[in-house]
Amino acid sequence: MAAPEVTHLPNLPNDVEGLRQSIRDAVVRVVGEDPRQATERDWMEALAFAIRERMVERRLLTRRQFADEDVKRVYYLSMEYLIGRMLEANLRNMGILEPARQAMADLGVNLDTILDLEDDAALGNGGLGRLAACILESLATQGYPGYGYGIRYEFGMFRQEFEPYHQVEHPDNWLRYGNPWEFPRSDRKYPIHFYGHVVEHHHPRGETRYTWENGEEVLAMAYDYPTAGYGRRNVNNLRLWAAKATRDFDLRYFNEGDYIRAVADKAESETISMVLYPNDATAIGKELRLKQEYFFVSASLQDILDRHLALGYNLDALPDKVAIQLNDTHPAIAVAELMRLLVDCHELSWDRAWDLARRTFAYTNHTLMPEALETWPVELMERVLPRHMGIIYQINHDFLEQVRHRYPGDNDRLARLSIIDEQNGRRVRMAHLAVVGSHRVNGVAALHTQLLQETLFEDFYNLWPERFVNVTNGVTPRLWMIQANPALTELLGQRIGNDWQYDLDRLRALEPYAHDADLQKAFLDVKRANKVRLANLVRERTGVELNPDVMFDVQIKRIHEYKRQLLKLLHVVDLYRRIRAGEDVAPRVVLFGGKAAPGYARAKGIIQVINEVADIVNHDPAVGDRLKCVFFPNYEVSSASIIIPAADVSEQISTAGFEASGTGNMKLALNGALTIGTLDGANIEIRDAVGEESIFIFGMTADEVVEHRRNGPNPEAILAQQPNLAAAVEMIESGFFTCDDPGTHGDLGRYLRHEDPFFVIADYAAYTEACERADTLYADRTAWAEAAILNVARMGYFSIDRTVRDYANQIWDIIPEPVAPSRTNGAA
Ligand code: GPK
Repeated sequence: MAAPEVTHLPNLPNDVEGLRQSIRDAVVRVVGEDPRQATERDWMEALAFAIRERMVERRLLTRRQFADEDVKRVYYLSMEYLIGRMLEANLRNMGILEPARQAMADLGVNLDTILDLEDDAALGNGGLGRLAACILESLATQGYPGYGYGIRYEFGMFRQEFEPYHQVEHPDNWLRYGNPWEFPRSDRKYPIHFYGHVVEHHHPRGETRYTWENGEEVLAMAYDYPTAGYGRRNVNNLRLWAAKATRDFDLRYFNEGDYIRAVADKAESETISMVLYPNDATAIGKELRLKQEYFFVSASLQDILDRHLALGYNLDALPDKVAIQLNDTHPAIAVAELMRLLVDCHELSWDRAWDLARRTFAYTNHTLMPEALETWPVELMERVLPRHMGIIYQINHDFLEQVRHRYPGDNDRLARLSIIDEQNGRRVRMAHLAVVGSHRVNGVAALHTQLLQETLFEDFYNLWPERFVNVTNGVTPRLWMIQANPALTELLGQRIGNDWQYDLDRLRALEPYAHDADLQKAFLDVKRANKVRLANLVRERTGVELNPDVMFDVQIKRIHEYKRQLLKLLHVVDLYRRIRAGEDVAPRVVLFGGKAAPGYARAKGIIQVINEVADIVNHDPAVGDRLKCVFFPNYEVSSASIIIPAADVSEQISTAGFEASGTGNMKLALNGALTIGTLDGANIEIRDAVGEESIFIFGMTADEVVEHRRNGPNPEAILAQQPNLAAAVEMIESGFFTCDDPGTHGDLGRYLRHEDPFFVIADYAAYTEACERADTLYADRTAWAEAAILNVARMGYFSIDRTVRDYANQIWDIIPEPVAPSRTNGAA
């Protein structure tokens, strides 16, 4: 038993005076600057340190309580965490935003200026990564014992610039000033192996044993990011791994006297955690990517098992104390790695290990897009992870035995279900490994889960229907309402109190006031103020002037053919042509935002043509305020929180059947934008929640899309019947908007006329008709305000807190463990 003064945790004061003291001390003691000379960045750093020491205190309290209460923990394994800025979120969730604002003011520093200095932590591409960040925040907020594991990329999502029309990628050196939020844990390092070969050890009695020998080794070092819950004392942890060379990296070269080569190799081995692959919903077939996946999975599983054993549990209790969620197939190698650790390192029997692994893992699928499905050539897997390849063969063998037993003689089914795809040059299907190795598989919206069961995983669903569940996505109201939209938060507080911040269903209390004229006016005033805020940012970033009294029509998301930015662009061109022809059209500002994967030529072409059209439209004196088109550069979490509260209309216009869920759709609707959308992903559930009056649904359903494709689409025939659409396509392909690269718009014309893989042409008439319905409603300010207020009031279901409870109850079997104020550390 350690002495009480050793076990005591400090208990730092959270009042203005205490914070001011901590911040001023930190300038000297941590930053190393004279407070008289400290820059704004120095003060930012000092403030961050004052917060982080308070966070880690609560982190340790939380950890003690979890250990005392023998809780079951969930570990979320994700290649991506799209966190954004941390300073304001940490201040708010720690409950010290206002005292800190005052403390900073006392020190002569404006907090808002400081908040704007922080770079986004952009360790993710899009929805999948942002969902992971929302889930961690909610786990802490609801008091669940939940931890994130991922990679500490040296370079996150690239910074997007337009030069002047096409996208240019710049490295995101987000750690250049260091990072006050992370705790480097040099004592927490695990060896990770690659390459080498497997040696079999036959035992006369008992199972054959395997050792993995002569590979290369790199260390995974932990960096901890405490994650505070809102309105609670719980602080959880996000652990990100960075690659470090082992101490005696490459003895061979040293022995040969090639010191320089050995040091260069050290640098090479540390490239594993260097950069996030900037691809969204597209598999990357690179060896380095496989190494990244295995690197963070192996480190995380070693860490999880270490903790489990250190807490005094035995391995048989693993599924009772540990749930592991695989965020898409990126960490699916975990199934084989856990088997290796249990069988080869902890010497469990194969069957016992398999039972434990399956009851521990669950897998979330985020897309049906075939190009996103990860498969690895057997040859590559054999070379990089030889032991895992052997384990996968064994898993597959046992699994196919089961299938054979169930469906004797059905060889086609066997081939379809096999973890090894034998058709395409022998590849490991990571989704199959994930399904076979999990006790639950979930889609991320009702339609998506249904389509998973009917298409991608049909055979698995027939085999194990009980394994499949739906968990519709959600968003955190702390970031996407309280932080992003302080004006609406304030208004809600005045009208219905603040309970909705913890229980978003309580927004429903707003419903009875939807036609209250005072509320409508206040609501429209808030929206207008948010539009002015966005217009200022747009002016600063692009030089374009926006009129805040015009409808703001927003499409913000990754650039993908299936998301159909081209459908919106055709509408812009159509409106522009009609304005020039003297037609009276409803005015609108169209704002796009989003990045294209650097290797996705079609997506980059879409960005370029939007920028070119925007340039012509915005400078045409005949147009004025009736139409503006902006491509907001470098769309990221911090700019999303300015754009979303300012949107009147939310574009969710993917080809039905292709968007797994969407979460931007939820953020926008929650902030009072009305959705123009297809019956795709979570749009369907949003319609069911908000009611037909508050959403503009259009276009083919998922079934109709399948039918349409089967019938052999004929875009030319449709164009022949729709003069406005045909004129828009002609205007583009004629080169009217060509600023840069002649020829590119001709190619786009051919693409629309002859390929149109996502049926932009077929859905165009229905789309513009939906836009006109929106225009009509928008013109009636009272009716619009009522619909928008009802929209907000009915979005409670899409809180990430509901999502996380669904995971906790249907998949993880964990319960909240709110941290109680303790006697020795009892201050609020
Ligand atoms: C899906 F497959 C992928 C991917 O690689 N990245 C990604 O962001 C998205 N997604 C879906 O496209 C969205 O519909 C969904 O809301 C989001 O994941 C979160 O589930």
